Amino acid sequence: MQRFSTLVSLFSVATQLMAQETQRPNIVYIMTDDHTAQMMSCYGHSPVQTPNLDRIAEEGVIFSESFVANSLSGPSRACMITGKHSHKNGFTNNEHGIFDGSQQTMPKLMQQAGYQTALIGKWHLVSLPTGFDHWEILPGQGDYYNPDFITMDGKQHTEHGYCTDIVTDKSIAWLEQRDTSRPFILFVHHKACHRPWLPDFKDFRTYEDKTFPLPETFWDKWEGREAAQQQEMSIASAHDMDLAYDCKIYSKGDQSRLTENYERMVNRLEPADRQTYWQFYDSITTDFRSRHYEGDALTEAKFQRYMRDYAKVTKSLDENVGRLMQYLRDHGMLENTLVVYTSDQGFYMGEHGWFDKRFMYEESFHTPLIMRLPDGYRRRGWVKEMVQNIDYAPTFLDMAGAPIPADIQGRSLVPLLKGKKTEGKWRDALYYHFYEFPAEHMVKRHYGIRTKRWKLIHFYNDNDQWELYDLKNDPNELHNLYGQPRYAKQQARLHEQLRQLQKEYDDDIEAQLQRR
Ligand code: SGN
Ligand code: CA
Repeated sequence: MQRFSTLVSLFSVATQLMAQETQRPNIVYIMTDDHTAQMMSCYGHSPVQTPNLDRIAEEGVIFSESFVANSLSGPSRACMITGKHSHKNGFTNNEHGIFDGSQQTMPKLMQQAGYQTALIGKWHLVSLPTGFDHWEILPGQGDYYNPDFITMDGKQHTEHGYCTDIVTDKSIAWLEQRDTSRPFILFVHHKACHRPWLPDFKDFRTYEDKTFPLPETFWDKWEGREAAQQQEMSIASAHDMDLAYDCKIYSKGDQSRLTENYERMVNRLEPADRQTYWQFYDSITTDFRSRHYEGDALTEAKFQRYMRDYAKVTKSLDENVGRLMQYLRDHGMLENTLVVYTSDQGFYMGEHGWFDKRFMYEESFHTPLIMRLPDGYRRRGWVKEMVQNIDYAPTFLDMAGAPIPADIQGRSLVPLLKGKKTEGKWRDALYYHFYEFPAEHMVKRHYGIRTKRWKLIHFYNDNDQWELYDLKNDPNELHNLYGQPRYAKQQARLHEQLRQLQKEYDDDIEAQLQRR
């Protein structure tokens, strides 16, 4: 009899634990590379439709004020997995960084909390991943066609197919074989839609007949903004936006700065596919050249080519997200899974005449963020509180019921997602710091503060320029108000708020600059 009651109590402990496990939500974190909100229909004003992403937003939440801490791939990823700004996690730029994988990271803490952790796709932190039960990553930036993967044994192999499909296939394959008795966090990190926007074959023709509207600021001349004048990310410039690599206007034998890279990427295709590729883009090239574009007309034509290929790449992304969501739906997992869709930063789709990112201006500082929430999280629709990618780590830990270490700098979004009132309790300012200079695209080092209405930026290093914007009256950030007497009070207030933020986050850059 006693044996029986011991068995019964053991059984009840086990069922309690299991019940707890089924309560702790799974997390599917989908992060793309360079996918920007201007190209997602749920954000409005998108020239293309993204029905699968829209569905996530419709069934869940969509953040209007979502930002990164450093608008560049590696640094952004490091902020995301540590919950800390770049100066704290040590990975400040893509060119000279190696992520110190021995430090505390959110995947490691999730593991300790009993979660299975897996990562598939772009990693871009140079050192190999730590804190994952399973990982399979693209080396460096990865490739669109027949991409290589590095597996946990440190070996590299080539897969056949289109990268966005393969990353999705591998993610689903991992879900299929996971331990279903424990919750998981799966990081699905796409290469799409990073430069040079090589589309899946089935999408070659899509959008080719579409004319994309020029953004309002397309012909911006960057008056009053010195750093903006000196960047190298302009669509008009033959050096910055390469006709072959970026626009696919290329015939065999052409030589430009990036033709070699372009050929290398296309040459990854098997001979028959390679032929199909060149056939298609040769016809685009012939047509383009027959029009003899020059000056502004050439700039506009380059913009159209850029937009079309970027849009094609996002179409496949949207479809693959749909496929992963269908898997979760078919397996009854949606009720207990947080699905996050975001990007490592935003991107310029011709705004200010640019492509690429880096600047603290809205298009690249902003990053898309939509979520489908597990049962028990009541919030729906637009979330207008200001959030940042350092908030993801504490959010996931909070959801997992794990303690949030005091040195994590982000804030858990759980109160927002539970629909709690946050008025007066949420942050009123965000901090940003970009370091990669001198480097490709030549965006100066800068840091700054953004409140709901104002933005103050300091460009430093080989220059010393302040910029001040009133986002309410000048959402396109065309009028630098810094130093204008009318805004003196506001300017002083922002300087003080910035100092406080730097103190809070322990970034002593101003002190360093003053010592010089
Ligand atoms: C590559 C690209 C750049 C891009 C960086 C960083 N050049 O160097 O245009 O800004 O990546 O992008 S390319 O000729 O190699 O395509 S990031 O998203 O990985 O940070
Ligand atoms: Ca990126």
